[in-house]
Amino acid sequence: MKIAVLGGDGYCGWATALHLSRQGHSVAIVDNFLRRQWDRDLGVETLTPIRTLADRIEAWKRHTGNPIEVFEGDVTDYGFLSSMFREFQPEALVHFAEQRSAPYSMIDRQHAIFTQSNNVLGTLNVLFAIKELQPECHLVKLGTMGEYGTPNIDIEEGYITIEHNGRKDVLPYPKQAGSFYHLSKVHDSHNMLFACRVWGLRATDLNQGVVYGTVTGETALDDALINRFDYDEVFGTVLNRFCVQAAVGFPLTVYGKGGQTRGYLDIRDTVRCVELACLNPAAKGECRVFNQFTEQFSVLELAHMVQAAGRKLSLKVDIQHLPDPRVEAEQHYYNARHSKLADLGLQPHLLSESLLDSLMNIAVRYRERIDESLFLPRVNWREPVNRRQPAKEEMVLTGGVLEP
Ligand code: NAD
Ligand code: USQ
Repeated sequence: MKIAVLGGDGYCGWATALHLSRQGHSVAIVDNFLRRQWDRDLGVETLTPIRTLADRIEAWKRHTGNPIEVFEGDVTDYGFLSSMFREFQPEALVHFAEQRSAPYSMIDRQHAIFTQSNNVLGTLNVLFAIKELQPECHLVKLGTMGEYGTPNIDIEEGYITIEHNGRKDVLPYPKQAGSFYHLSKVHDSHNMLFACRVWGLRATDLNQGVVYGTVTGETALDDALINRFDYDEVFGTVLNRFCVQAAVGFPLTVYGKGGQTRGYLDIRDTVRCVELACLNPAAKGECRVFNQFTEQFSVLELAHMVQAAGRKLSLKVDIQHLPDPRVEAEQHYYNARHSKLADLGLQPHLLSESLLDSLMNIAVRYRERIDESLFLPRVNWREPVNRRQPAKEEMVLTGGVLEP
């Protein structure tokens, strides 16, 4: 298949582009490198030393003989996006190209507005480009489990059957997102559902849980192919952060009580899920939803698992409970269905089997690059400030949280 990977220079996108290329698909990466710019703006770096996209693609071609095309540009620029469609003519389009950090979207008004305009307008452009230029193209769009929030009932895969006043209907599952970022995904989902209904497009909304790990079969081929591993408080996800903290003996930063429960998956399962979605496209007019995660854990369960893995490496790992900088339930019911990808053949990697090899060992290997000043949370949900983040030197530690 001809598959365009929007956001293919990012964490999930890079691993996915290589996996699809290795499976024999013809792959194009579309990216404007904004993510690398955000790192520079925030003064942070991925734990792993990633190469430029040009170097990565050259190394991939050297190892496999497979070329990957690159279209450098902004998905919110319709002229650019439509010229990519005309030239590459994708049969499937995997859309990762969004601002994906909840804390980033909660820094201040500008970051909230940027997040929603970048994400919602980009996806709208994608929908219009498919309708106008490639109506059979299957959109595989990354959503998030965070769209559902933490309701006190079971979470279904996208839709729920509701009986009300004696009548019954299948309706989109209620959304209760926890940040302006997560809300941007809710808005995308509504726009996709509408476009499929009125224009007969075909789309799969992959409501992905929190991804962990960095190594996949493809990125392991060469150091030049190494993927990102973010651990800073804005872009680092919780398990990656805990492993890096454990590697330098920094107490694991559990926010609040630590009962926050989410769905998680290994990056090796992310790439396989996307492939399965591409190989089994949605029907014309269908906007289907897959809950893309393999296991669910509370933050405290993860901390205890990292503590136990640390012991095996002779690392002394302590746990600290910080005041939760987010507004979220710290203890709650959570039971989310996730059977559709398994039905298509997904065979999950389990965290208990990969924590040491795929995470802790990477954190230890790159220990020298760890910047401990990136561990404590500074972005606070209750008090987004109407200006840019102050520099690190301007922050003081108050009650375990760095504040201006
Ligand atoms: P990432 O930030 O590493 O990658 C996103 C890529 O998209 C970057 O390379 C960035 O430069 C590019 N991009 C952003 N806006 C763009 C634009 N307007 N035009 C062109 N390129 C643009 O993020 P990621 O972790 O790889 O996440 C990818 C997708 O998966 C996101 O949509 C995210 O919401 C979703 N997701 C990620 C996770 C996770 O744990 N990482 C979990 C669930 C869902
Ligand atoms: N948390 C801690 N300590 C930390 C960091 C996080 O306790 O040091 C807690 C958070 O408060 C939250 C949970 O861990 O309760 C998950 O936080 P996270 O930063 O790992 O993940 P999140 O903000 O939810 O976002 C990530 C990705 C996002 C994706 C989402 C999937 O950045 O792109 O959409 O995971 S989901 O969580 O299912 O919505």
